[in-house]
Parts: sequence; C-alpha cells; structure tokens
Amino acid sequence: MGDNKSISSEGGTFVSFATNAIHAGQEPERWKSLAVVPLISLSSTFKQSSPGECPGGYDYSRGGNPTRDVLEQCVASLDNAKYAFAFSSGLSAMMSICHLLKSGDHVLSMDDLYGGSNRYFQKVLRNMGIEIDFVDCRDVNNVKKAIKSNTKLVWLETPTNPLLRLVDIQVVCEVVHAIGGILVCVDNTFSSSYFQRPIDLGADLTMCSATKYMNGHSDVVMGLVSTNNQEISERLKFLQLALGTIPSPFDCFLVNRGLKTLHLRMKEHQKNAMVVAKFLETNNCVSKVIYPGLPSHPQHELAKRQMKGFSGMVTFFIKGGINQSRLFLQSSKLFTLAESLGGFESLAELPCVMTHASVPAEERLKLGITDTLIRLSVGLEDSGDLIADLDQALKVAIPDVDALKG
Ligand code: P1T
Repeated sequence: MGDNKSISSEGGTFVSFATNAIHAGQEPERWKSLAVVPLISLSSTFKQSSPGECPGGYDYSRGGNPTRDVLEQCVASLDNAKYAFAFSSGLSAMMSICHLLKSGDHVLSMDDLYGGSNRYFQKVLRNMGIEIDFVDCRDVNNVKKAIKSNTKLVWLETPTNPLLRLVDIQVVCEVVHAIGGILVCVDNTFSSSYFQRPIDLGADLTMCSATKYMNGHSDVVMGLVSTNNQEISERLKFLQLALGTIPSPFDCFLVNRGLKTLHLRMKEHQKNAMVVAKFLETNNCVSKVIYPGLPSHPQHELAKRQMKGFSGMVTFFIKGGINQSRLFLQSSKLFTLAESLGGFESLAELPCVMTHASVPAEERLKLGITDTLIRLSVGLEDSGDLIADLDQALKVAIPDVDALKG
C-alpha cells in the first residue's frame, strides 16, 4: 500500500503523507534557535510592544500557542485540509463543533457511535435545546428521510465504534449538500488521517480523538478537527479562545511527535489486525468476527473504496455468555483489559459494560452490542505472540466448546 498522496494548495506541505507527517509545519526557521525538533512553548502569555500589539503573533495561550500551531499545521496537511484545530479531548472537539449550532437546530447522527459521543448528544446537547435523531446511515435513504427543515449537522462515525459499520461518506455528503445549509462531520478516529480522508470525500469537517491512533502512544487525551471552510475555521479558532477547550503545549508536542510515525504504525496495526481477524474467524470458540478488511464484512467493497486500509480494530462475538467474555478478558496476557484504542499496545474491552455502558440497554441490544461482543485494539507486538495469547485466553474461557449451551 503506497502513501496517500496529498497535493495541498497551502505552502509548506508536500506531496506524500509521510513527508507531510515529518515536515509540514515543522520548519526550524520558526524558532530563533533554528531547532529541528519543535519547542514546547509553555508560556501562558506573551509580551506586547504596546497595548494590543503583539509582535510575536501571540497574546495569550488559550487563543494561540506556538507548539499548538506546529501540530495544527501538520494535522491540516495530513487531512488535506486548509485548517486544523486541536482540542483538549475528542469529546471537547465534538462539543466545540456543536457550538457551531444554536438552540432549535437538529442534529442527525449515525446510530452506532462511541458511547461517550452518544452520551454527549443525549444527555448534554439535548438539554441545550438541540434536537438529535439517531439513524442507521449505512442506508442513505434513512438519512434522506430523517433530514428536517432545521437539520444543521449530520454526524457520521465510520468505521463505527464498536461494530465497525461503515457509512459511504461521499454518497451521504452528496445527498446532504444537495439540500444545502447542512454540515457533514465525520468522526475519523478509527481510521486516522492515514487510512481515510473524509474531506477528500466531501465532508465539511473531519474530527478525531487524537488520544488514539494519531498520538498512538496512549499518553495524551486530545481531539483534532480539520476543515477547508474558512468561515467555520474562523469560528473554531474563536471557540478555542471563547470556550477554552484547548490542549496543553506539552500534549501538542507529544501528538506532533506521534504523527511522525503514523504511517508506519498504521500499516503495522493493519497487518497484525488482519492476522488476528483471520485467526479468530477460524476459531471454534468465536461465533462471528467483524473486520472491514475481511471479505466476510458486509461492506468490504465500500471499505476498499473509501479507506486506504482497514486499521487495527477487530470486533468479535465469543460463544457462550457474559461469563465467557469476562473469562477471556481476564485471561489474556498481552491484550490489556482497558478502554481506549490506537496505541502501540494491544487492548481488549467489553463495550456493553465499559465504553458503551452509557448507551441505554435497549438501544445497545438493538444495535447488536451484546454481552459477548468483545472489541480488540490490535497493537504492534509480534503477531505470532498475539495469536498464541488469544488462543490460550479462548481456551481458558471455553475449555469445551461442545459443552456450551445455546
Ligand atoms: O476520549 P476522547 O479523546 O475524548 O475521545 C472521544 C471519542 C470520540 N470518538 C470516538 C470514535 C472514540 O472512540 C472516542 C473515545 N473512545 C474510547 C475511549 C474508546 O475506548 O472507545
């Protein structure tokens, strides 16, 4: 798989993804010392030459920070966007985007999405006078039917968390933009900018939890948003200042550093995930494997068309019930039982009691998030070791598959 090619109209960006990840926004000439590695600019405030005059280009760090600028320029180049903004978490990026709306507006969201995003929509945004509907956006007709005269935002997550369902970004954008006056935002967390570029497919905004693949080292919580729309970019810049939903300079430094190996990490995540998915598909303790890279995934063709790769997330149903799920998760030695994903280390979790516990039980079941649905974030360990570990954990959970009832 070759690098994504990005030809940006903005200065300082290059033709290939890897070169942008390493060089875009990183010019040593930014700093008096000509430092090759960006500096961590910790100062919260900047000297003015006369009141309101800021020769350094900065006045107060909430509104703008040199280390944040470095990261944001690099991210914009990776999303093939003109503008990018960093926020203090994925959810604060989402909240800041929703501050583009006003009371009385309507949001249409994909029904399967991260539990915290669902909770924000249902338990916070709704209380602020904004209507939310959840539909299965895999079928664009559901989107068409659910659009109302006050719809202002269509929120897509693809691949979805945790069921790895896909939405055809291009088709939904065409339908929504034909109506006019509605923004489409794609939560791109599971693919990262390396495997999927929603703006190239017509989205107005792409956001992600940079806590995951973009940083890749499980040591930062951050959100990122990119757009080509100048008006929205001005508003998002204002919202960083007005809401204060900004990350620290140190976290910006870390995520900027993580981006330098994003292309290498994603290729390896995908390679390991494919090995894991194929192993699980042939294991008789597993009833079903969901991975967009497998021909058995119902949207495999869309995955090949829309994504440059299938990422490192694998979901499967273990045979039995919640006891088998628990035993498996407690027995794995390499897949740490923990929320989150996208780091170099393998993680495993049970969405129904962990990441998606805040989704009302009946909605969870309707979506298919059952007691036996296990989510893996396949890391960068040796794939043979990962398979051996999964094998032993499945054997502990289900010593005799024929003895299982149901
Ligand atoms: O955790 P935070 O950086 O605030 O990002 C929230 C978020 C947004 N969108 C998606 C698709 C996500 O997966 C997340 C966070 N998800 C987890 C913590 C998880 O384990 O699924």
